[in-house]
Amino acid sequence: MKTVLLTGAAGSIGSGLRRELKGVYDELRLADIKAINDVGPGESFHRLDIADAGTLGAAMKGVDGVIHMAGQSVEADWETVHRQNIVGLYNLYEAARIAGVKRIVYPSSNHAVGFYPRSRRVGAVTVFRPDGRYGISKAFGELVAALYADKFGIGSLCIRIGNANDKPIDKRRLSIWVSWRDLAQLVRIGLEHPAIHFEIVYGVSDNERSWFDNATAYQLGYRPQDRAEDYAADVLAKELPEDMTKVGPRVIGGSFADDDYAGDPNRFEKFRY
Ligand code: 15L
Repeated sequence: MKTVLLTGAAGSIGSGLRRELKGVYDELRLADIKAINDVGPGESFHRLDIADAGTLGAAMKGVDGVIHMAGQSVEADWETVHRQNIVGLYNLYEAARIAGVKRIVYPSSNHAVGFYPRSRRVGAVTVFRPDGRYGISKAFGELVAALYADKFGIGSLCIRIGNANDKPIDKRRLSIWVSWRDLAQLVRIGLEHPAIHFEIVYGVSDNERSWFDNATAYQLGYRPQDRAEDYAADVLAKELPEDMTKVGPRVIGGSFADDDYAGDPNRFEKFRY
């Protein structure tokens, strides 16, 4: 793989991956709606707005693989989520198809399955249980990835990212944290593994308190280097008691599930699957 397009390169995960992937590919083509002024050796910059299909073609030219980190990354009003993660995501896959790109790494999220209880491990083959509009949009992206794999032969690795950060920042993140180098390892598997058609993995480090069965990632060769548990004592010493009258502390998605929630906080337990 020579030329890799990184959309959302100015954002938090985009910047983390840019650091980790320095020098790995001949050209890391950075793309964002915001300008990037410190383009280094082995990098180039394309300004684009994923919601504007016309801006994507030039950035896709000659690209071997795409890491698609652009889009809405937290809960928002439907208009915003729709523009970025429905229209923008579809535009991205269409532009890749037209340009003949054969590999995409798609950042799904734990919020596509955010209403699963914390009491069990959730695997890759699951009914979606989004915890908001953002979660719905992440599930939609996985469906687009599946269609474009089967219909057009574009291989996608969908990474249901937990929380990418320097270290886990609270008790919930002890279960879903992923370090930058572990996330970069998964991204590289997504771009470089020869057998990717359509795969779903969880973007989490080697976390003892994980809520996910990440067997597919391990089958694809993932060997995480970092463990959230190393930070557990520090994190738990600062943690405030959880408000168990809410649904958030009972489910994977945490406060995302609390947004707009009304009524019985145990209702999610009635879900058949
Ligand atoms: C996500 O999907 C978000 O992109 C990130 O900002 C975090 O909020 C994360 O989930 C999380 O669940 O902690």
